[in-house]
Amino acid sequence: MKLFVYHTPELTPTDHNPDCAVVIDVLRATTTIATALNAGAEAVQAFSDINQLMTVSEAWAADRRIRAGERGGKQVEGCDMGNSPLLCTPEQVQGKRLFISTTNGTRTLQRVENAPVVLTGAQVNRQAVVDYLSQHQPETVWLVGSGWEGAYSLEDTVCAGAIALPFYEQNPAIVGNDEVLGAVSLYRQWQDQLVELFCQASHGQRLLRLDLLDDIKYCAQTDLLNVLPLQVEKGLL
Ligand code: 3SL
Repeated sequence: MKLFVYHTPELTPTDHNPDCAVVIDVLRATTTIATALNAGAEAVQAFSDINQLMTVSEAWAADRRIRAGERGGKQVEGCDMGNSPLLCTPEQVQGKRLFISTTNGTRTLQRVENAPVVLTGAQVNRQAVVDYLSQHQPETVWLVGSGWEGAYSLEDTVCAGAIALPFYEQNPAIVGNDEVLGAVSLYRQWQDQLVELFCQASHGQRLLRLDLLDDIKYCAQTDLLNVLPLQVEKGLL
């Protein structure tokens, strides 16, 4: 197995796909996706285009769907919720399909949707991703951060490091690019202070301005959920 870390979807190679892509958007899309599936959502359907989300979700009865739309951290008008994982309780999502569109995370999913295996990872379901990779040993794995509109995000790189660390400790030869070493080092340095780190990160600052400290604290928990969001067809987890 060779691991590659890409800080943003824009930095991934365009001429080939990996055997497995892990999409990471710790604050907050992939945390929300893991939380919704763990709470009993029947599936998550992700869209980069909010209008497409609205059109496709019309085919579901209102009591069988939840529309989550976020832009700039805020809820999109016409949606049932924004992108807070804390709203994905069993009471809200059980048995329903979550239709979700966010600023960056769902764009990243779209970027890698042609890979044969696509997973989503976050700090909260890190161990489930590690277990999948250990069992299946895909030859090439991309850990793809979502960043913010093309720019680097600390929290996604930290999570990539958290996923890569056990493999690196077992066999340093798994390193496919320098970004893996950078991510592992970052996680090693901050693993016991993730809330503090996320609060300093630019997107953490954005969420704090929206009074969302509780979301940050939730997203910073490691191995909270044993759930593995796995793409079964394009856009559907
Ligand atoms: O960019 C995204 O995909 C979102 O996760 C951003 S936010 O945390 O909902 O603001």
